[in-house]
Amino acid sequence: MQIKKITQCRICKQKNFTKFLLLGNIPLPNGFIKPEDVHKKVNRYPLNVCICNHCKLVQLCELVNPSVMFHNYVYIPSTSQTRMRNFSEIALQAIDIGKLNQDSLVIDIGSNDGSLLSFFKGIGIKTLGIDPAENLAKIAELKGIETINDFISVPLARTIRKVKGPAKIVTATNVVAHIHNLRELFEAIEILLDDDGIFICEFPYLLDLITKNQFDTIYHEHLSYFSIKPLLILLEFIKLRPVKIIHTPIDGGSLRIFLSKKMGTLDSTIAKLLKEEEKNGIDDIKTLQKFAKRVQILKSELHKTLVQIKRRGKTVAAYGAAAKGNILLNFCGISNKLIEFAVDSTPYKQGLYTPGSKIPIFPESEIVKRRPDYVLILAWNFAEEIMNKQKQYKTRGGRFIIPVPQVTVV
Ligand code: JHZ
Repeated sequence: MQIKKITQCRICKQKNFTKFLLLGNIPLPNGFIKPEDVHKKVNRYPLNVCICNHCKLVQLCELVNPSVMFHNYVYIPSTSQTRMRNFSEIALQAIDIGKLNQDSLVIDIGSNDGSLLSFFKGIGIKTLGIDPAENLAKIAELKGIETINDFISVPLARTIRKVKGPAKIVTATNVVAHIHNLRELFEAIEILLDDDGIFICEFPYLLDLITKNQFDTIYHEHLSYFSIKPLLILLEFIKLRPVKIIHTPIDGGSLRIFLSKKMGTLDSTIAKLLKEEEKNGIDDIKTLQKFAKRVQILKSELHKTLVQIKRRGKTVAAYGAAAKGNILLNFCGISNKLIEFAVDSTPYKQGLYTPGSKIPIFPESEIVKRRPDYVLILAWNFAEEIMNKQKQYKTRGGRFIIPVPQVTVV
């Protein structure tokens, strides 16, 4: 079965949900298309969002089989300096909080191409990656990062602990939201961690998603959209305790959470964030319904802007064939009729087409070569990095369109 309807909340196990956002049937966000398949019909999967009426976890109403999404994965983090800087910050904080030395083991769940682990490996700390994507596990191995090509599970965690011993640090960046069985995930992490070990995870924060209209970060890979309230309920079921929480600007606003087996003294961040969540009413269905209305307005604004540009005989390219970009394009009904081409720094995406919208993807140099009149920044979370990189395009009169929180022409 490729699609499963959610019947029970993955945190509190209650069965009562309210749906508030229907994005429709959309191709998989990382399902880029080979040139020979571009006229074939693309598979579309439902993308609808609900809130658990009990614990208030915002989540997808339907789940796509993870092996369809994660066995061959084109996304790699090492193509963005901003993300690599974020990884180096996480590594430094891990080294500090875990008092790591060369005997310490760091395990990264969803280790992708080994980008985060390479910061530890670089200073002689022992590392182990776990990732279900066969192509990425191979790339990581080529970089010298030992990687187990599998999904994390309790039996796998037991085997690793037996063979490698306990880990001082376990990391999972942009992974927790991908996993359905959270209780099993945390059981596996508890097995992997040493008694004084720390689990560090990072994921996009619902407060930012709602207040900044980041609807395109909602996609089949992201099953949960976390806020502090349901997270605290999740913690009641697991043995790890929060010792530190950081609200970071990465990806438009994320939470970086440090959990330990020991009791910790938590700083005031949780209380502050809870207050912010309450002030913005992000677990109130009326707030979520208002958000859904704003998303519809943004959709027509963006479509209208691009149609007007096209009518004036001007050209538009897309920058960053991001997963979120594919959601934005498909939901807003934007295709190769409005956008001539896309560019992306990821070698594995170049030469392919965006799913559903059928836009060809080129290396970034194509922007200066073809000088489109407008560039729609689909990777808006890296808008600053991209605009700095493309100064030459800008000084020659090129203009950028940033789609969220509202359509803005720079
Ligand atoms: P980026 C992925 O989402 C998928 P995406 C995943 N599910 C997740 O949670 C997030 O990452 C974290 C390109 N780019 O990172 C590279 C340039 O071309 O926002 C990427 O393809 N030039 C794991 O795909 C894309 O943009 C540049 O200068 O939405 C950005 O994708 C820069 C900076 C990026 O994640």
